[in-house]
Amino acid sequence: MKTEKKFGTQCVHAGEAPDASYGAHTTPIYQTSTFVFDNAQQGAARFNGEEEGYIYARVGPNTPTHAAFVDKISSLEGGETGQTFSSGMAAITAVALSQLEHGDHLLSTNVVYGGTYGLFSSILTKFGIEVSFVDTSDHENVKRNIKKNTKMIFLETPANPTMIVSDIEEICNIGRDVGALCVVDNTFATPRFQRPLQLGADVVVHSCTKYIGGHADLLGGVVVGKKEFIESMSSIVNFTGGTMGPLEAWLCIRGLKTLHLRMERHASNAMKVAEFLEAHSKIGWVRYPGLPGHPQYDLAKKQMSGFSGMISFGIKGGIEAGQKLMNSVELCSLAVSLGAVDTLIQHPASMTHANVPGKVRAETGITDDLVRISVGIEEVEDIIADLDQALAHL
Ligand code: LCS
Repeated sequence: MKTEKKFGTQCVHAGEAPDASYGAHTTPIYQTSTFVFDNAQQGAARFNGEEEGYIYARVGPNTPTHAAFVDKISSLEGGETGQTFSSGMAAITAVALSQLEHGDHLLSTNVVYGGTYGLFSSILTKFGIEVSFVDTSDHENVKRNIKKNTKMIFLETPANPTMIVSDIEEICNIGRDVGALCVVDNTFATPRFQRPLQLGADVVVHSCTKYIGGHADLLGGVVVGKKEFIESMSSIVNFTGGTMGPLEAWLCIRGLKTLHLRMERHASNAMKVAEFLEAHSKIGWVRYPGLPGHPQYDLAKKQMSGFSGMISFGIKGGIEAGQKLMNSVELCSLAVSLGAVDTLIQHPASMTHANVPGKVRAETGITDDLVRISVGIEEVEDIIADLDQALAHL
């Protein structure tokens, strides 16, 4: 089943079929590292690509559980197929290493998850790949920073943690003109609210650890795109081995079955929390793409069908006040990660983005007063009451 059904129906049904062996209604967890061949000739044919089928769980398509997850997420993103990974970082690493080589240039959004920043700035550069971090919220900056050797544009939108939004369509047009591959990290928005492939992106990456899994109980990553692109990653997939486990693939399938419901609740709760924070006398500023005061509000409305569950804000009184707030929450958990059913709060400058140099953080808006909240799907009145009592401690 591909894109003809509505999104919520696809969440439930895409990639699902009764198990061929026993008719199990839900996809079984194929907890196996290897697959038995009928004969030596079949083994050889699977290895040389003459016959499709499973070989060994490190090698794509891994197991039937992974394949069912890939079918579901590809359907939701409107892509042909995908490849799973052990984490979002493994997915991003595989995309970069499979497409870039010594002398190539990567242009990336200047505000990205700290791990992505570290991979690009200190690992890819070790192999002679040139990296520019650019404020992609103005697409003219992308034009200005394109080089002859630009092979990949990497966008994170909305960006972690400043929530800046980049124009996927405009930037993909720029990339296409120069033959650069456009990759979008869609972790924050999810396909419920943003479909980068429809806006012209070549590849979508996700940390499945977040909204796809949805329950803060797994680590995973996935890449979705054209079949030809996914095939072009096969050596990196097979020879570096950042493989997702079968249980995680199954948890991602289960997570996606409720993605539409969870995302709608995350977004409606986040809107109310953002409005509460904006109106609070102890809050200096709030950044949420659904607020008219967001610097790319019009763009967010154009390319997103909802604004997801992530908010960043600054407290009057700076980091000391922020730490007091984080130490005073009771319902919310003081924890990194995001996209869980429960509300998580953390301090990027000292936690998720502590590896980004202080000067870069200051220049890109990851200020010391910035607190990030991943709004969960609890009753919103309880989330607001918890923030309200914590703010009363300041
Ligand atoms: N992309 C984005 C936008 C992320 O936020 C993260 C992790 C990753 C990729 C990497 O995914 P992972 O390898 O963890 O599955 N973001 C985190 C965060 O904000 N807090 O903890 C992890």
